[in-house]
Amino acid sequence: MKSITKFDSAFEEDTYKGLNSHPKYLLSKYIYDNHGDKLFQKIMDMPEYYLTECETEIFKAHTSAIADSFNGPEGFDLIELGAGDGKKTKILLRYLAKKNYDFTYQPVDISQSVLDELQSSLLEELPEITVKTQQGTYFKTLERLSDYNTRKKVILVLGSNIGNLLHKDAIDFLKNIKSSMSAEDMLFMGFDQKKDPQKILDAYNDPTGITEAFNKNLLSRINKELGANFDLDSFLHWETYNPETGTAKSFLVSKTEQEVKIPKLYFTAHFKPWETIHTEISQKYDDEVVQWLAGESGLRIETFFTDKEGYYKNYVFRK
Ligand code: AVJ
Repeated sequence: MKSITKFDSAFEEDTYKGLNSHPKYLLSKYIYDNHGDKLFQKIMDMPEYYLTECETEIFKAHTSAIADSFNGPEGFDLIELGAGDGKKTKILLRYLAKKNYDFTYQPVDISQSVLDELQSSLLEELPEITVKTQQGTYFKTLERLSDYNTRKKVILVLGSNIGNLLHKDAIDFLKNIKSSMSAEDMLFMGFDQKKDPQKILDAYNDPTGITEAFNKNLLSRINKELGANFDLDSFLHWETYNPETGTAKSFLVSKTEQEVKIPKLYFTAHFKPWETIHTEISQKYDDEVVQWLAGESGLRIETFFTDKEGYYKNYVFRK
């Protein structure tokens, strides 16, 4: 076997590291190529995936309370990290446009095609809004934006996207956002809450297999981009939820002993029967944990909004 000294991309390096670890893992951020983006859209439309509906309910029930709080003396810039299709945000945007607020909408996403679609849909539905798409990673874009922005910034992170991060990484993420905030700026962020464990398991284990396909897209990507020969049918999607820690975890489990060749990494992965690949965490929260994360990051919770079941909360943070 040829030894690897240099990888052509972070994807190659992370894949190599993850499949050489014990136990094996892959990083969930790599699920989101074009196909992964589409599968996630389907997940958001599934009845079991309550998160989207809850956040939509919050936005509809509290539109004016939320959107009016965004405004500053010289207007504001609304910066959304990981904007996706912007379906939920449009509820607020429609109201902000109607009230004639002086603002720009700046969706940030790693995927240019997601941004292009969002921009053209906004041009059609809300042509009066100034939209400045920002392609790039969250941190680099935030840094750039705080250098150029002088008026109030409102930073949106919806969908409980923070749940993919271990607490330590979530604190780093929040600290990073905080460092780009000034005293008048706001962070508005969604956190999925602890609830009946069965409800959570069902959201990540739908009977139609959409979540399974989403999880297995990691293997498809390795096949497509690194020339590998993963047989998707010989892995099963497995979800666990620990109600004590609030951590939902996704795995792919090898049903048989098998070898998978990954030519671009000059490497063959061996799987024992029932060996696991850990692929994703989806952390669930309660007020105490969010309070603790905020405190560790130097932020404070100003207020929060919730759905009528209390399944999901959007917190407003200040520096
Ligand atoms: C986009 C990270 C919020 O963890 O709930 C959905 C991704 N994974 N179904 C989540 C996901 C499986 C989702 N986030």
